[in-house]
Amino acid sequence: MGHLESITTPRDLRDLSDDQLDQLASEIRDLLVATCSRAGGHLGPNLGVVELTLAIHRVFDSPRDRVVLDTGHQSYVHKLLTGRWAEFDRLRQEGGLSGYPSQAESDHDIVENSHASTALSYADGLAKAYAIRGEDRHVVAVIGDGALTGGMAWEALNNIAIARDSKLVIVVNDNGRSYTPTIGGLANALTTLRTNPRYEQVLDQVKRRLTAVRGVGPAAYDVLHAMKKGMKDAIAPQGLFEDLGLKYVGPIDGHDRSAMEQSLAQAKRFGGPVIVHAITRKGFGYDAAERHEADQFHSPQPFDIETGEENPRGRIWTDVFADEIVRIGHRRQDVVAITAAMMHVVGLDDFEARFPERTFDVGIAEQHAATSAAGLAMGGLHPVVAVYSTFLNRAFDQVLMDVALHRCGVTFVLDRAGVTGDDGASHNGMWDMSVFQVVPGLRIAAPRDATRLRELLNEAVEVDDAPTVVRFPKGPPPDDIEAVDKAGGADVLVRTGTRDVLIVVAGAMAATAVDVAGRLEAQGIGVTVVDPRWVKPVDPALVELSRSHRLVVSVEDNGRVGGCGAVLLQTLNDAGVTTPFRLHGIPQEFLGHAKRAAILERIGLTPQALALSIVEDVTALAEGRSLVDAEPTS
Ligand SMILES: Cc1ncc(C[n+]2csc(CCOP(=O)(O)OP(=O)(O)O)c2C)c(N)n1
Repeated sequence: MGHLESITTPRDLRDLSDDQLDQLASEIRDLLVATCSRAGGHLGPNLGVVELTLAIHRVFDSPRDRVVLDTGHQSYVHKLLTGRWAEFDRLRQEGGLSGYPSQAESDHDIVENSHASTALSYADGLAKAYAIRGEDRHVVAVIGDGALTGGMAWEALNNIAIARDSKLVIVVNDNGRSYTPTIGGLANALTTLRTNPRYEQVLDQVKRRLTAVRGVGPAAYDVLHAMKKGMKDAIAPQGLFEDLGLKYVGPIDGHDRSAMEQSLAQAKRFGGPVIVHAITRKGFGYDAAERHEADQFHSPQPFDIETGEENPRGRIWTDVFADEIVRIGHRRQDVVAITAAMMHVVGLDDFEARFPERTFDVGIAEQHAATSAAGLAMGGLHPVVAVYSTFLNRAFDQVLMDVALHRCGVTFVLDRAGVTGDDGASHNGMWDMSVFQVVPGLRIAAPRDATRLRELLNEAVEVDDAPTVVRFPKGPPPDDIEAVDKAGGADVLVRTGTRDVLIVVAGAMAATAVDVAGRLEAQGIGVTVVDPRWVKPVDPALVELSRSHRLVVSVEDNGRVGGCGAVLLQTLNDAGVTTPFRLHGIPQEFLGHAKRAAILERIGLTPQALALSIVEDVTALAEGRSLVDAEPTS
């Protein structure tokens, strides 16, 4: 039996010796590697925080003391130490552990939002609440150097610096990387702190001198090293954090557990806000991850443990975008690209390699990305901002006021739109077609296949007086679906029999709609399937088509509230079109993690479920009844 099995609460860690703790760390690493090799997941970040997390749980008393992990992707070790090791083999699987902290799983988890740079604000609030309520509890926030590039983190630091009564310890987990190396002035400043040459020189000199003296060997050096560490770890304002007046401990080797424990204990005793600066290596302890050039196994596919080779993932939507944006870049010198710390995962790495001077990684700063893009557009360029759909939510006001109000030609490319599944509620891209629906002048394109993605991206970058959004899902695109006709700007994908049912389908749900049409046709129901391509603004041709059918059905992989169907329904109402209308989309819920296909099945967005619902509606109408009552989903 290993040591992990004996850890049911973090308190159990206190009974382990140094040796046992070292063994535990290596057991944890083995389990992390084995589990992620089967199911994928955030391996690199977790390998980097093993000692750091052990130290936190030995010095603090979770859940009485609260541990807030920024982004939460590095929470696996925390899960293993808080009584969840037995369920760890079902990580990121339906019914199994979530890939992020989860309140439903454990009292030790408090923040489960995976959007970065929020931990310090949560922690600020928690620590203030405990101070006001007179509760003697500490709050520990762990934030990476990547997440520290987000504006919210600095808004929080500005407040924390004057919250003298807050028992708040901020652990900066500095591995120098987001996915790829973190860049910018902040990253440079952290490097300065990390590599304080004066300190290193002194340490080197001491080491040389001591090892030269007979009888005084490495043991004495270690003692001096520890003394030196103690000196250096004196709590004092320092460098980057000095101007804010924040107390600082570090830099500390984040893989030296006992040094981490000493520093955390010191910070805890201080009784006010303190920054503990830990230097770690992403992927630490697993060679294949440490050597992984692109992102040190930030979030690999399942892989072979021996070779570190990831399972091939096939061609995905991102690859289609990646190729096309390079083509556009060659043709259009004015096109520039922006990523928010996700260069290769959104497919901009090739563009960057060819046009480095026209590519900007702004850090985890989607709000800044949007307004900076507005500036670039005002300066005569056409920016393409590529982010995951869910992350643009936080830049709503920037898109609305800074980009759209100023009629800036900026193209937002939203990858991972719709249900993404494995990463749970906060990663689903189910909000964009509602959130950006309300922005005057903004146009939204939802390509149904790879060819349409290429076409629509090219059309989008031609729009120079308004923002455009091009959104597509996770995974591989379906085979191309050719149009059989046009209706206004929309593509007619299917037209069979009489005009019984009009299906208006947004983007990647087109293949499903075509399948549904086949099923309806088999039952003698005439169907027209249209793909508007541009789902905002509503194409007037859809109004006329709706008028001439007996039932209108809208299908989208976006929240039902305020999405394409809702806006079409409103437009029809405004136009006095009274054709019965059925709206299919994602219920307005926070969807738990599961495979995308399983979620689509559960929420009724499969060909079978949709066809069944439509047949029931058509039957009801034929019998002179109104539409069948559906379970209200929003
Ligand atoms: C608002 C937002 N944008 C983008 C992401 C995607 N993302 C997840 S982890 C990560 C890098 C985080 O780097 P860091 O905070 O240094 O943690 P590390 O993985 O290096 O431990 C990014 C960009 C996110 N989670 N939230």
